[in-house]
Parts: sequence; structure tokens; C-alpha cells
Amino acid sequence: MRVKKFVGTTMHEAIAQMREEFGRDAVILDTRLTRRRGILGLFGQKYVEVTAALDTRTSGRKGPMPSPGDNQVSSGTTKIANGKKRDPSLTPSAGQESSVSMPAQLAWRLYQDALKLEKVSGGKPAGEAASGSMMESWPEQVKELHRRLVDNGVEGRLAAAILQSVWQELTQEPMDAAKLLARTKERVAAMVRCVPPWDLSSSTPKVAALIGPTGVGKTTTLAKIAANYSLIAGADVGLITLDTYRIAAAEQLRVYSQIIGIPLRVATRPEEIEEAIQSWSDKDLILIDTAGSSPRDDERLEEMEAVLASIDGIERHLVFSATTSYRDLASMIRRFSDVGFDRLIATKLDETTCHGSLLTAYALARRPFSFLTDGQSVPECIRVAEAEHLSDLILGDA
Ligand SMILES: Nc1nc2c(ncn2[C@@H]2O[C@H](COP(=O)(O)OP(=O)(O)O)[C@@H](O)[C@H]2O)c(=O)[nH]1
Ligand SMILES: [Mg+2]
Repeated sequence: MRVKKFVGTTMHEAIAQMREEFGRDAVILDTRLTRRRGILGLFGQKYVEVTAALDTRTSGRKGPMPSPGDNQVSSGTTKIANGKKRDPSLTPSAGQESSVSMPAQLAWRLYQDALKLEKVSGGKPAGEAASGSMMESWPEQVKELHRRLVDNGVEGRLAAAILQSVWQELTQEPMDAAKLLARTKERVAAMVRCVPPWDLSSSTPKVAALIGPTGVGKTTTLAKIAANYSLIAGADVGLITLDTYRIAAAEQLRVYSQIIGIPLRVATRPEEIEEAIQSWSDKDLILIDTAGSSPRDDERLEEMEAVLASIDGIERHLVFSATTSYRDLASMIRRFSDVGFDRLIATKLDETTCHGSLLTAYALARRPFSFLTDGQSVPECIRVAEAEHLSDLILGDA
């Protein structure tokens, strides 16, 4: 293992040096913005330090910078940004989502039925009782898998609906625990929709905003996305922050924008966002950070709703932590549904081993996942959401 610090005036420069020396197998361990001492320690020039590691046992490649057509990042767990010039036929636009298969629809319908029953009878126990009577006919292995899903944080009635849909198909066959698990995984993967990375080949910029409660990791995730698209995919990225309530919050993003070497605009009024977007019509990607607001903070949400509604074609990603309880997820998603959102981003996957909340959040929001994050490091700890991987996480197998 070789570890080395690479220094540049921008992150582009530092990463270029890293690629030159370590090739494409390098893993970034740390990135930071520092100042060289100037007069009296002041006014020193800012520079970026990238600490990278290379596993010398497995890496034989000592290559040049990735070629323009070969710009997919693969560092650590990251596999996020795709090249700008991809074959459009291979890259469905974010709006096109794969359709939900019939068995998956059955699972969703069973779940909706349990919820409906709960509504007409005025409480959760009826839905639970319905699930309970369904479960009585199950063999022990199916019950055991239900317990596993619930232990992993999948809401009980949802877990029951999934297993009932799988069990219905398997009743004619001899019970086989491995087959049951494999089918359940397939079912869950078919139930959650994910969108592929953005196709940035359009002539107009893709504009995306990250919304969600305070502290879930919006700003960090925005920096990860920006760094991957800018530094590895070579996209022209601009950042806007609406987080003007806390000076420190805009400052946090400013530091990231300096490290990455991309521009940041701070917008306090809706017109300023529009101006920024208009002046950046030649950019590939414009990312907007928003003020974190607690789900109960109505006034701020209304303000944000007005601001985001003023921007045409903006894609809103609701960011939530994988550690959130069912009750908090439900109230958060209800609240942010008023603002409106198109995608889900789950963060802090590293902070829990129970990833059932991802399925619960999807069930409540019914919006596709775009990205998942699993650590504090920028730009590594992020990946594009993929249904099979989500399913493994939800079943506790990843
Ligand atoms: N463990 C872990 N921490 C994270 C992750 N994403 C963000 N954080 C941390 O969560 C805290 C809040 O992040 P921040 O981006 O400021 O949240 P915001 O208020 O939603 O913008 C920071 O300490 C981040 O480093 C993640 O995926 N895993
Ligand atoms: Mg923030």
C-alpha cells in the first residue's frame, strides 16, 4: 500500500497529479483545503491537499489521466458519475423509470389493502390483524423471513405483503429456504425503483435541488455529487445555495466549491436563483443546496416551496437518513410532499445495520432513489442507487 499527498491550487490539479502517479486504481483517503503561510500567517495562498492510497498488490496499472470517453469514477465505494457523451439509448433520462413488474405490483397492492383496512376501521391494529391472519397460514421459514425483514426495519405490514406475494407463488413447490430468500430479494428489487445517473448530454443544464431536514447530509451529499461529476466525469458544474439562515452553512459549501474548483452563488431571493441559472445556461449541471428545515418548520418550507416552484424543470431530491424511525419518516415525507420532490437520496447507511427504512421510505414516498451515501468522506462515500443493491441492504445481506 502506498499513501501519498498530492497538492494543487485546485482539486482538478491535485487529482491530475494523483492519476499521473497512481493511475486509475488510486483511492482518495482525504481531501482538504489549506493555506500556505503568508505574511504573519495571513493572506497565504490556498491550496488543495488530496491524500490517496494505492494498493500495490493488486494494481499493476500506472496510467495516464482517464481518457475523455472513459470517465467513470471508481474510487472506494464510489461509482457515480457517468460520462457526458454516453450513448443515449443506454442512458434513459431520469424521467423514464423502469416499470414495476406484475408480482411487485401484487406486493404493493397487498400492502395498500392492509393500509386501506386500517383507514376504514380507524386504526393500525386492523391492518396488523389482517397481516396477522395472512401470516397464520405461512410455514415457519416464511415467518422467520418476516421477522428478519422487520428486524431490519421494514414496516411489519409491508414485510407481510411482500412475503405473502412471494409465498403465493411458492405454495405449489416444496419449501426451500434458499429459494424463498432469492425470490424475496428479487421481489424487493422489483418493488423499488432507481434512476440511472444523469445524462448530461442535453444542451440545457440539468438543475437539481437537495431538500430535507437539517443534519441529514444535504450539503455533504451535494459536494460529493458535484466533485464526482466535475472532477471525474468532466462536467461543468455550478453550485447555488439557498441556505442563508445560517452563515456557517453557506461557508461549508463555499469551502467545498473551492476545493473542487467550481463556482458557488449564494441566493437569498428567488430572482437570484433564476439569474444564476440563466447566467449558467452553458453549464452541464447546476446543484442547489437548501436550508435544512425541521418538518415542523412550516414557514420555511412554504418559503422554499415558493422558491423552488419558481424554477422550471428543477429536479428535487429529498434527502433522508437511513437511521430515521418509521414514525419520523412518515411525518417528514408527509411534510415534504407539500413542497414536492421527485427523487430520494438515503444517507448515513454506514450508521446503521438495519436498512429496512429504505424500503419503508420508498413505500411512503413512492419516488425513485437516485443516490445512496455511506460515510462522511467527500467525494468517495456515495454511489448511484441500484435496485439489487438496495434489496441486499434491505434484507441485511450487503
Ligand atoms: N456517517 C455519515 N455521516 C454523514 C453522511 N453524510 C453526511 N454526514 C455527516 O452529517 C453531518 C451533517 O451533514 P450536512 O451535510 O451538514 O447536513 P445538512 O444539514 O443536511 O446539510 C456532517 O457531520 C456530515 O459529515 C453519511 O453518509 N454518513
Ligand atoms: Mg446544509
